[in-house]
Amino acid sequence: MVSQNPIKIEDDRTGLEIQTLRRAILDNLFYIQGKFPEIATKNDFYLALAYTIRDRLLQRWLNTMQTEIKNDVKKVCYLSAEFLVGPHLENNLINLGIAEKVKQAVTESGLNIKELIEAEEEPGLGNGGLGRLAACYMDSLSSLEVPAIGYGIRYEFGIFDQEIKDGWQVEITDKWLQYGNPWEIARPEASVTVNFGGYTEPYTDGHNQFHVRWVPGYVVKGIPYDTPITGYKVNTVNTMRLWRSEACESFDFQRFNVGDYYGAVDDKVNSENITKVLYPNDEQIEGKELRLRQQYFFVSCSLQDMIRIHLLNNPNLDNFHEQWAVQLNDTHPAVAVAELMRLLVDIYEYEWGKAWNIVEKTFAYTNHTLLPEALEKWPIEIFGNLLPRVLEVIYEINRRFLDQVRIKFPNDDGKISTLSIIDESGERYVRMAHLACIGSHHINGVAELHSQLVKDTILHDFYLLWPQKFTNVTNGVTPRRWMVQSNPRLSKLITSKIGDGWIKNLQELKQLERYAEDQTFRQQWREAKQFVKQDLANYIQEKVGITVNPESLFDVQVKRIHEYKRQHLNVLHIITLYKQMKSNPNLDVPPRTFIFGGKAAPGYFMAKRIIKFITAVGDVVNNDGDIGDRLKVIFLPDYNVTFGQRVYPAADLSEQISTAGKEASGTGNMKFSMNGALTIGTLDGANVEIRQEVGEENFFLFGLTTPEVLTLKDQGYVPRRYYHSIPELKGVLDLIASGFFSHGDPELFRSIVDNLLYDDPYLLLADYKSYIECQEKVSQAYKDQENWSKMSILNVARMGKFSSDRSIQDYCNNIWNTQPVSIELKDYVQKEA
Ligand code: CBF
Repeated sequence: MVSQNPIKIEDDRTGLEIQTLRRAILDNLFYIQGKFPEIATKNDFYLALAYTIRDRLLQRWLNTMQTEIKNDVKKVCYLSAEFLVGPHLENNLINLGIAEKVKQAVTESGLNIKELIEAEEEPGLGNGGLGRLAACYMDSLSSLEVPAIGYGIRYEFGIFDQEIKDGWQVEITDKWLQYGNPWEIARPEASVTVNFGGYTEPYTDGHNQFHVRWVPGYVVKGIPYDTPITGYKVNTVNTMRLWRSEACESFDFQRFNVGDYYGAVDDKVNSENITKVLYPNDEQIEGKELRLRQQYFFVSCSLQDMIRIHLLNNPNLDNFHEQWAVQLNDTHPAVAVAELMRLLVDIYEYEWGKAWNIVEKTFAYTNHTLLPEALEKWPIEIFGNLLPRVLEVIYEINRRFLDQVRIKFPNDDGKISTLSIIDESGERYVRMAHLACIGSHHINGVAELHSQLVKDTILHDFYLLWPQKFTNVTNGVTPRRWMVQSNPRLSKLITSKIGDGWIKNLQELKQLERYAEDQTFRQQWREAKQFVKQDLANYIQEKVGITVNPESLFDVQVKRIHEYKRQHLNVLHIITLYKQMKSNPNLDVPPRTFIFGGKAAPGYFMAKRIIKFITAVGDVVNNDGDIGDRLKVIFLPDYNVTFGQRVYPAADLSEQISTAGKEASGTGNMKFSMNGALTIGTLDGANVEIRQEVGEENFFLFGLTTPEVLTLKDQGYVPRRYYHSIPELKGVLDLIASGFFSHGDPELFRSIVDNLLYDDPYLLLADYKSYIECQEKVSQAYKDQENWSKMSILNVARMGKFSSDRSIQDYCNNIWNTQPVSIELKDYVQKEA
C-alpha cells in the first residue's frame, strides 16, 4: 500500500536546474567530503561533482537492474580480467546529455569544469588494447540497450604509472583508489566464497548417488563493487561488477592468543593479495600462481553471482544458457568452462551430459592474439595444487572430448596430442585456449585477417573439427569517447553539417564525403585540427619542456612498446631523415614532430631498451642546432586513456607498422583515423579493413604481406643481406652501433643492432626500404594541404564500420542471440511498512 503522503526518491535531490545542481555540489562537499568550500581541494570539488552526477544516474541504473531481473531477459556477461574504462565523469555527462547544464552550474559556482574533469584519477585496470576494447564494448552494450554485466577484478593497484628518468622507464605504483572512488558501490550483501587448495574425496549421498567433494585448504571471500555504465542518451545503465578479495575471517584469535601476532593476520594478507595488483604484461604470460588465483577467483565469483541472480526467477538452472550469454575475453577467464561444470555437477547435482549441454551453449570465446608467448598454459602441478577439483573436471572434459576426436580422426594420434587440453610434449600443461574452444559454441578473432589466421594456424585442428564454430567480429571503438569527448571541435563541425545522428549511427558520417570537395569546409577542418595540435604542443612543453612547431606534421605512434609493433622501425626512419637533413640542409621535406607514447612490461628487456633508444635519439636530434624545429622526437610519459584522448585528435599521421600477421586487430588505428589522421601501415590486423573502407588512395601502405613474411621466414631470412645491399640502412645501423646516440658508448644499443642484424624476428630490415619510400610519399602528400585535408575528411567519413556499436551488434546477432530491452523510468515511492 502506498502511504497517504508518499515520498518520491527523485525530485529536488536529482533535479537538473542550475540552482539545484549548485546546491547538490555544495551539499555533497559538505555532507560527504566534510569540507567547506574555503578549505576544499580540487579533488574534494571533483568528488562532490562526481557524487552529484552519480545521483543523477542512479534512477536509471536501478531501473535497469530491476527490469533485467524482473523480466528475466537474456543478459550478456562479458568476463574480462581487464577493463580499461578511463575517467568516468565527462563520459557520463555526455551520455546523460547534461554536459552544458552542469558546466553552467559549475561555472556559476566559481569552479572550472575542465579542471574538475582533469582531477579524476583514471582507473587503470588494463594493459592496453584488450582491456580498452572491453570498455568500449560496455559503452556500446548500454548505448544499444542490451542487458549486460561486465565482470572483472577490482585491482587495488592498476597498471603502473610510467616516469621517464634519464631516458629510461621507471615504474611507479598506481594508487588510483587513494582519494576515493565515487563511482563504485560496494555490495557486501552479494559476497560469495571461493575455494583454493586442499584435496577432493568421493562420497555417496542418501540416494546412493556417487559425488565428489572438494575439501579446500582455504576459502576466500569475494566482494562485488558495482560501477554504472551509462548508455548514450538512453535510460539503460548497465553494471560493471568488479570483485575484491578478502579473508573470510580477518583475524585469527587462536593464533593471536598463543602469541603469534603476525600469524593472526596471515590469512587476511594472503587473501587480499589476490586482487592487489594487475599483472603489467600485455600479450606475454606470467606463469605465476597468483595470476591463476586471480583468474579463478573472479570467474568463480562471477558464475556464482549469475547463478544467484538466475535462481531469483527460475526454479533451477536447466535454462541457464537461455538467459546468459557469457563471453570469454581471451583465455584469461577460460577456467569458467570447468568451473561452471563443477558448480552444476558438484553443487547443483546435474548429470554430466545435461550440465555439459548447458555449458557449451553458454560460452563463446574471443581470441585476441596469435603470439605464442601470449598463449596461456598452466603447469599441471601448479593447477592441481591450487584447484584440485577443477583439474579433475578438466580431465573428464578432456577424456570425453578426445573420444570424439578419435571418432572424427580414427588412428590419428597426432590429432589427439595437438587437440588435447593437456600438453604432454614435455612438462605437462593445461592449455587454456583448448579448454575455451571445447567449451564454447563460437570462437572469434578480432579482424578479418586475424580470424582467418586463427583458423589457419593456432586453432587449425579445432577448425577442422568444428568449422561452424569459427567466425569473425572486427573490433570497434566507441565514438562517444573517441570523438565527441576527445575532439569536441571536430565533432561540432561535423554535426553542423550532417546533424548529430552519427554519434549513435556512425555510418551517417558517410554524408561528410560531399564536403571533401568544399574548400571552405576543408579550411574549417584544418582549423579544428590546428586547434588540437596547438593544445598538444602546449602539453608537450609543459610535460617534457620541449618546444615543438604546431605547424609541423605530427607523426604519432602510441601503443604498448613491443618488438612486433616496431617502434624501432619508426626510429630507423627518424635517423634516416636526420642523416638526410644533415647532409643536405636544403632538403625539401615538411617539418615533422615524432610523438611516441607507451608502456613496456617491466620485465621485457628489449621493450625497455627501445624506450631508451627513442629518448636517446630524441636527445641528439632535438638539440642539434642545424635541425631546429624541422625534426623533433618526443616521448611522452605515462600513456593512458586520458592522454590518448588528447593525442589521437592531434595526429596528422598514424603509425600502424607492425609486422604483417602479428597485430590481431589494433584499435588505436581506428581512433586515429576517426579523428582525421592518415595512416601509414602494413597489411596487418584491422589496417586491412580500414584501407578497404577509406580507399587505397587515402592510406599509405608499405611492407610485406603475411604470406610474404611466412615465405621469407621459410626460406631462411638473412637480415644482413639487407644491411649490405641498402647503403642508407647500413649508414643508419652503423651510426647507432658507433655510439653516436649514446654519448660514444657502443654497448648501450648493441642489443638492438645485433638483434636486427643477426635475428630480426620482426623483419624490420626486410621492410625498411618500403617504409622509407612510403614515408617520402607522406612528406610529398603533406605539402599539398588541400589534398591532405580531402584525404583526412574521407578517412573520417568512411569510418562508420569501426564503431563498437557495429561490433556489439555483430556479437548480438551472430553469437549471443540477445535483444535490446528499453528501460522505462519509474518513480520510486516510499511504501508503508
Ligand atoms: O582485440 C583487442 C586488442 O587486443 C590486443 O591488444 C591483445 O592484448 N591481444 C591485441 O594485441 C590487439 O591487436 C587487439 O586490437
